[in-house]
Amino acid sequence: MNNYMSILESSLTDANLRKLLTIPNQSVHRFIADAIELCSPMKVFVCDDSRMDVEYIRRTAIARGEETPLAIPTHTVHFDGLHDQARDREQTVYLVPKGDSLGEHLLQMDREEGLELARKRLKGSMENKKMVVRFFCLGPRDSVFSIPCVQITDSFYVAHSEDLLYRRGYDFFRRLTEDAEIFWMLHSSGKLMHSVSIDWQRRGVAIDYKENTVYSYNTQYAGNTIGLKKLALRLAIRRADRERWLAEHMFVMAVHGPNRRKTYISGAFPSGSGKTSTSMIPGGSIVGDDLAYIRNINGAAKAVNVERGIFGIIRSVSAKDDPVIWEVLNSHEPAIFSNVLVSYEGIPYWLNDGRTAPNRGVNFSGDWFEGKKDVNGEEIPLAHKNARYTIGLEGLSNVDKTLEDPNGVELGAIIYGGRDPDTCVPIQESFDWIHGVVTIGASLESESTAATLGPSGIRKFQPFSNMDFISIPLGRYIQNHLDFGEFLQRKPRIYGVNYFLRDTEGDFLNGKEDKRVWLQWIDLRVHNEVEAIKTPTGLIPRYDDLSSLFREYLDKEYTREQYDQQFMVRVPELLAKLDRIESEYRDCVGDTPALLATVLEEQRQRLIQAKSKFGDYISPNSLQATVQDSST
Ligand code: SPV
Ligand code: MN
Repeated sequence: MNNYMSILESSLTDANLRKLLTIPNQSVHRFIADAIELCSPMKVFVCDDSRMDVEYIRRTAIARGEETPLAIPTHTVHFDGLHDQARDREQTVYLVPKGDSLGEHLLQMDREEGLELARKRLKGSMENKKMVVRFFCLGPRDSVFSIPCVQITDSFYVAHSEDLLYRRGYDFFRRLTEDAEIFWMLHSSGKLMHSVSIDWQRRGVAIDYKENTVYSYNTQYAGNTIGLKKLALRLAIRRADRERWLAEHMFVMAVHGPNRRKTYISGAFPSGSGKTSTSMIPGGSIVGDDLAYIRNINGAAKAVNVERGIFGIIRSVSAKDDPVIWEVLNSHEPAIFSNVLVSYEGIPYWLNDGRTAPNRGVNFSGDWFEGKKDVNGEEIPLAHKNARYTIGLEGLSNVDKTLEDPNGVELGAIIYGGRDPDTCVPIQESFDWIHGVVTIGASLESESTAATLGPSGIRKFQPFSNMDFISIPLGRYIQNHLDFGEFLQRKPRIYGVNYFLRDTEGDFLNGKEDKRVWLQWIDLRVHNEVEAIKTPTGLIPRYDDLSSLFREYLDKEYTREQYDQQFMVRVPELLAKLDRIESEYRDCVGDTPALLATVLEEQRQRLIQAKSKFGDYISPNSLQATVQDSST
């Protein structure tokens, strides 16, 4: 495309052209001109992050019916259609240049074919619509972590959501050098009816990692369309691979320990498995709830939040369990609710919110009344299970002061957790970095949830809770984690948590609030203030330590029976899990680090030995030896 300036001059008004050309980078001009040529928008709006432009986006989202105002004037609701309520994993593909392969676990197609398909779908997609162009910065601005990102979309809801979720980047782009590496996002909702994408059967996300560009079409659900979230994460994982840092599906938060000290922790949980609630634990402070970049800076693992807001699952958010979120959602801080029920008074309701919901209103199915059925005769719930809220972090009373620190925070610990009904104990520490990477991160499994399309409750391989977003061969991703630790002088400790352990009746063995105790225990471990019990799979807390933490932080009596049941080593289940994990990696032809098999085999031998001595189900009391310190 040689005549990109003439495309821009003929498509943009003087004011928009001036805003665009204030950014000197010509690759930005070319990308926008190419998108205009492809999508043929009726008009183009360039957002310069001024109050006026940002407000224009919000108002246009409302004027076009993509959002509807609620009773609180700074709140709106957005609906995605019946068929567009979650990330579409099956239609999210990597475009792979000839001769390249991403291994057996990732969905990929030939780059040329994929580009042709994406461009065909996007061709003329904005003919009667306005194109919005926005500039953002992933991570704090002007920091080693910063990644500039351009978003083009025809959805004012997407542009508005990103305003709450990401750091504005227009001024940052004005200072960019010509050779800066930029992530490029092009999205169109496609054909709309009542502001909902109707061409969902032709929806898709195509990731062209060769050009750092992601195309998203015929969808509106944020996980498929908000380019800066999971679409950019996939590009960031590739860049991190080249530059030897980590891009992770992790929260970052601080546990507040004795004497007002803070221990920063990052944690990876598959979507819908307690990640946001862990990052918001009472008494702690939050840096971010979903995405982290982690770099080795002077020998320490330093982490930043990629975002500045939360796109959180609203189901089960209640005044009792989530007081901080509840307070913000009932305040005048800006918020977008999606796929909730809205009463005729403009009040949003959602599943399990602790209130009595009205028996009619408007939800993702249109006008809704109790007992309404879908075409298959299934009852439509009042709100979708994956209904969400979008807010900025600055309105939260527990936001950590380091949110915008360009140097990030030093991690004392990294935790991984999944929905595991019957295998792992509620919390354990790995013996060392390698053991943690292999037996906790790389071995994570979790039952599926409503955050992705398809059935829920099915146990899935979920290494590092990042499986949906990994964009390099899995074995290489694991090797990067092993290497990252090797070069750290101060390694974070690695923990596995499981909030979803059940008894034989199917009841959860822990209360929702118990996770606070696990985090406080981590703080004590990181500072070498409590000992631990060595089991075949890791280091677990001693009963006395937990019982005093339960008393101190939750004012709860924690019985020995509870401890024995929760921390029992379930040898048959653990051995079966090892078999499943090994078979996943056996299929990864050639690229799995050899160390992985060794470390898993050592774990198996420890389990077999313990079984011969103590039997299938081992009480923690049988395992006498305690250790003060392990990793570092
Ligand atoms: C998740 O599903 O992990 C989310 C929401 O954080 S999204 O990825 O945007 O769908
Ligand atoms: Mn997520």
